[in-house]
Amino acid sequence: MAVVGLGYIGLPTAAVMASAGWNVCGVDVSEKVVETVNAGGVHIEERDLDRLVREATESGRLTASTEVPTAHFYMIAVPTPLTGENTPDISYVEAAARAIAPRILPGACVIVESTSPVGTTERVAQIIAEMRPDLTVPVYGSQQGGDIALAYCPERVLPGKIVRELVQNDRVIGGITPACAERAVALYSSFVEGDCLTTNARVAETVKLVENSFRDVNIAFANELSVIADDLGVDVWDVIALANRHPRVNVLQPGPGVGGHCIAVDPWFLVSGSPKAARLIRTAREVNDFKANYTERRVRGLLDAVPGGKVALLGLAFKPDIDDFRESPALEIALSLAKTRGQRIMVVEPFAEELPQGFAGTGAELVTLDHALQSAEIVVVLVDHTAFKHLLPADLAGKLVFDTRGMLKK
Ligand code: SAJ
Repeated sequence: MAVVGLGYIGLPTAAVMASAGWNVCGVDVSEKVVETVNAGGVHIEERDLDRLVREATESGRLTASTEVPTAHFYMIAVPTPLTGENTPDISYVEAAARAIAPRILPGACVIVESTSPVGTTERVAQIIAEMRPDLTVPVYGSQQGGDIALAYCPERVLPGKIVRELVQNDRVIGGITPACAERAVALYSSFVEGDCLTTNARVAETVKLVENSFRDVNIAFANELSVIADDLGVDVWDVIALANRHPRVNVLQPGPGVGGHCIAVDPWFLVSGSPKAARLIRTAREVNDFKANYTERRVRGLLDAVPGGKVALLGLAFKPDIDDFRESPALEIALSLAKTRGQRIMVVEPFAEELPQGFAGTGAELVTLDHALQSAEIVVVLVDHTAFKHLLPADLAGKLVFDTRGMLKK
């Protein structure tokens, strides 16, 4: 079993499969990552991952290499970033396919897990077919088998709960042909407790994009409501809590914008695949991005209202109780404020030992919650970390408070 890409998805998946009894070789272009994993360590923070990787390497079932080995199953879990024009860049998936092609033997199965634009699994099949004319590679839409199998099986795990969800979630497995899907099920059913649901590769690729777009659109609705509520002078948290008492209404929670590597990115894959039709999905992205600018503008307004006063920004992570600052609106807002009002900015982030590099020279400082409460005239909740939830009204007495997460209402 070979897992190409030892990142947030590849490494936990490799370790979970090793603990289920597979001999797994994790492949990564980074020698540092390979060395770390071979030494039983992890280069990413995720609950239970350090223990799982240590046990898997100690048992000898998990090794890492910069070279793709010959294997029965290949799993591709590499990044699929956005280009500057919000179109998907699948060059890492293509590079993985090119690295697998020379090593693959008849009977093997290649599974793409990376979030991908529709048609990517067919592109992987095409690359292997071009590089290996000696193999019969199955073709999408055909019922005929081939020497190898190709399938798409998107990851669906929630950062912070990856190890548990890898095992418990249902999986959607889309084959280039029905036989390819069945071959991939043989792998997933060995370590997944959820159901393995089969379909074709294009449907499975679309399903992944739909899941994250669904969430983005629903969060956009909540974020738009929060701006409307400000205009109307009503409390958005009261509105949502009461509306959600209707049996068929479930409004999500507004925040300072949407972050992370998935929800703020994947909807663009659908938009770029169908630019004219994907109007609501595009607008949701715009609404969620706008919410970060709006939040920053409101904080600037508070700073103007208290000349010389200090603001405590609570949280930098992209969501609560996680040390992941990637694509975080809280970080983006804090950085932008620090660049112009650095001397007046205090950041409280229990998951950071120091402020990220961009803050250097701005004058902004990382402080404890207690220190911030003693010295700040303005308090802005950007992330509802559990560590902030014991804040009492008395702690905030006399301060201007802007709670972008509704934490103080819950
Ligand atoms: N957020 C809100 N309001 C809410 C819920 C979330 O503002 O009511 C914000 C969060 O603060 C965060 C962002 O949305 O900034 C995304 O957080 P999230 O917890 O909704 O999702 P992710 O990005 O951590 O993980 C998502 C999950 N997808 C869905 O829930 C449909 C996960 O299952 C996917 O595997 C993951 O994307 C992925 O890798 O694609």
